[in-house]
Amino acid sequence: MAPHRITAARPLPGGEPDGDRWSVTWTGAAVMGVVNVTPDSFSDGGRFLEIGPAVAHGRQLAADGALVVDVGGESTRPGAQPVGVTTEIDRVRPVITALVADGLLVSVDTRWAEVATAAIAAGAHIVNDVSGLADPDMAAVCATSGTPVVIGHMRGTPATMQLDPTYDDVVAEVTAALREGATRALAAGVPSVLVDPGLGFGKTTEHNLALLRALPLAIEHPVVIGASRKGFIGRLTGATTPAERDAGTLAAHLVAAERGVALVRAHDVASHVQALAVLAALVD
Ligand code: PMM
Repeated sequence: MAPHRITAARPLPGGEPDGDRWSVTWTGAAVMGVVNVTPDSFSDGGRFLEIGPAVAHGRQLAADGALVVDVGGESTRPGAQPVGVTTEIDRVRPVITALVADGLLVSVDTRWAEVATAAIAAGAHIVNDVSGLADPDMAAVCATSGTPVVIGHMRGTPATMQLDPTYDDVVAEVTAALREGATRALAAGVPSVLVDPGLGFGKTTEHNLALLRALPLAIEHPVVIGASRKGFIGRLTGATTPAERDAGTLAAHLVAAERGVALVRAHDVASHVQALAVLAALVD
């Protein structure tokens, strides 16, 4: 399998100089571990709202083998309202500062350029934007700071996205939107782009399954997949609470990994790392 690469204009932990830039390279699927510094995320809301537990959790995810620790301060669960950038910054900044000081590769999960700016100033290495550059300033913030960006696909906003999402051809429409976002980011000067079809962000169970079945997407950038503990895993399995959905999550992520995705975004990092090691031993 061809290696995956993230490139930044600043040093990246675990990376190497790459011309006048800096790159992290890996083969197979790596894990992006989730730290939600929120009271209300559907999967782990309230568990890591205090700085101490959030930092300890991020350290544990890295010790469990996550390549990237993803820190978010705004729930994007269906129906969620924005919390405001000041609150979001207050939540993520100290956690990012501490994890970066530990030498970890850290992404900030935000839809807002102002939050991204503060997070990058605190040392965040990657911006994970589930809205796919909906904030008109986001591409410029990533470009001027030399920060790679994950461009997610979302239909609508978290408040509205699950109100009867419809597509003529979900795979074609999502792929086209991701290509358009990647082109826009690179044209603005962002050093590298990853793309994420955005499972559950304005998609029914059937849409999510169609996107997973369509992997690998016809797009040249590294792909991120986030099925972790989402509602469609519950609908497929009957696992009512998010914490019961890790085995189903792993099944979806292993299929995605076998089809060449670069990162799987997961809550249960240790199980993913173990399963991906076995997968790596079984496939070329
Ligand atoms: N899902 C959530 C949040 N951030 N980021 C990416 N790149 N992909 C996702 O699928 C994604 C994300 C929502 O899940 P959470 O509330 O458990 O963090």
